[in-house]
Amino acid sequence: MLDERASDWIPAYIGVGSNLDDREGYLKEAVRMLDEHALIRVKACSSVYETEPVGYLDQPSFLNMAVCAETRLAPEQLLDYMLDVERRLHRKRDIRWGPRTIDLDLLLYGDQFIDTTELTVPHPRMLERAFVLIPLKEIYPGDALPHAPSISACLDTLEGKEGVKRWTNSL
Ligand code: GSY
Repeated sequence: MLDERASDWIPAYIGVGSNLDDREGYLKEAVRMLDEHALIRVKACSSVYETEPVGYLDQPSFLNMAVCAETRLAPEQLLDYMLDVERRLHRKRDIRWGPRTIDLDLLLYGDQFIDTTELTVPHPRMLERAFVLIPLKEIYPGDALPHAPSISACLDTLEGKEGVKRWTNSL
């Protein structure tokens, strides 16, 4: 029998992106599949933003959003489930920074710091990416992150914010 104490549920923040085919459909499906897991409950979704590609530039624009999901999975189990969702949504890994039907990044797992061969949390590049921080700021309580005093201050220093445009308020 599961213990239902609220403290057993850890808030995890997940960055979601898509830049192939039915981008909005893939975001919707990914959120639905996260929420259908018995030990994950989606609590909040940011707006969806259309964003210019970062890294490998010669690819279609992305739709990006952030999700807050409470979970009773351990971080490695949550990552495994996220990879499974990506697989089921036809994610291919042929070009490293290339186009993808869906991308799920574990940004934060409570206020924990994790550094294993499989997983680094907080996500190592999240503070440099406006396409992550702008949606995250909508749903994250307060402004201070476990590893940075202020999301707003990080955003102030970032280039590329103009490449992040609201697409829709909700899926
Ligand atoms: O890291 C996630 C995949 N990705 C993205 C993305 O989600 N959005 C934008 N705008 N550029 C990206 N480059 C990569 S790789």
